[in-house]
Amino acid sequence: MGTMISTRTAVVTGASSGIGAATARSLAAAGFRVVCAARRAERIEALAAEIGGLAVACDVTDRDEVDALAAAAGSPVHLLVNNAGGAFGADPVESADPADWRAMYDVNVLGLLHVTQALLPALRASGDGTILNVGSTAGRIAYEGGAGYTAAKHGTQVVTETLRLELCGEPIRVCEIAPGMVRTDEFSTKRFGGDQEKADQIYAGVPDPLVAEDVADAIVWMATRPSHVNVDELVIRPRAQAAQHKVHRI
Ligand code: 8X3
Repeated sequence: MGTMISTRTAVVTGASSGIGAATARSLAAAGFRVVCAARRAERIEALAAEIGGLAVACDVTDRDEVDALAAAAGSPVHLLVNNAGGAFGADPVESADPADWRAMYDVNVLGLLHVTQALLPALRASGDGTILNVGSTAGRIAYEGGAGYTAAKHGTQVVTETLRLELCGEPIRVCEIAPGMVRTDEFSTKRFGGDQEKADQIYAGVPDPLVAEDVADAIVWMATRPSHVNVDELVIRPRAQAAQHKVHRI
């Protein structure tokens, strides 16, 4: 009796830290061969070595690098987690830097577009593909100082919804996870240009913000439902955050 070993391949962008790194680890633990993509080669190489995956250095805003990622990942690919993204700045509309807005649209929307376009043939070839986009509660609401980021993450949301309509009838699920307050090493620090004090204020007194592993856990759950089950969107927040402006602090 022959044994059939079918390893499913997952590609995770933004895998060098935070939600992306945690997701790569959790998917590997769930049996996926994980292609870890990010700009910082040393980080993803260490991660890939740890989880028995493959590291591909890639800036998702660069189409040539994304095409090289698709070539390295091979075919078929069962799961694409479009996680690369981020916030730059938290300035009001009146004084925001257009360069920050451009950079946010670039990574959160166009980056997702590049990777999705490049990997669609391999996802289709799997006969059972899933595209899982990491959005944000910022793609659901508005908050002061957030317009550049909320506009970009609303973009992530609506591109996801559009793609689900366009791929209807194909064996590819299209899902979005929208996390609220997650304490990761880099998200807020990057947003505030390295100002650790400002970054720390975001989480100050919040009893238990989510951590990257909480989101990774939900992503693995979404990706491992039976093939006919499409979790369109999953909003996930810490218990202490009932809404964007309603955060319990002690
Ligand atoms: C992060 C959520 O509240 O910082 O994507 O916009 S928030």
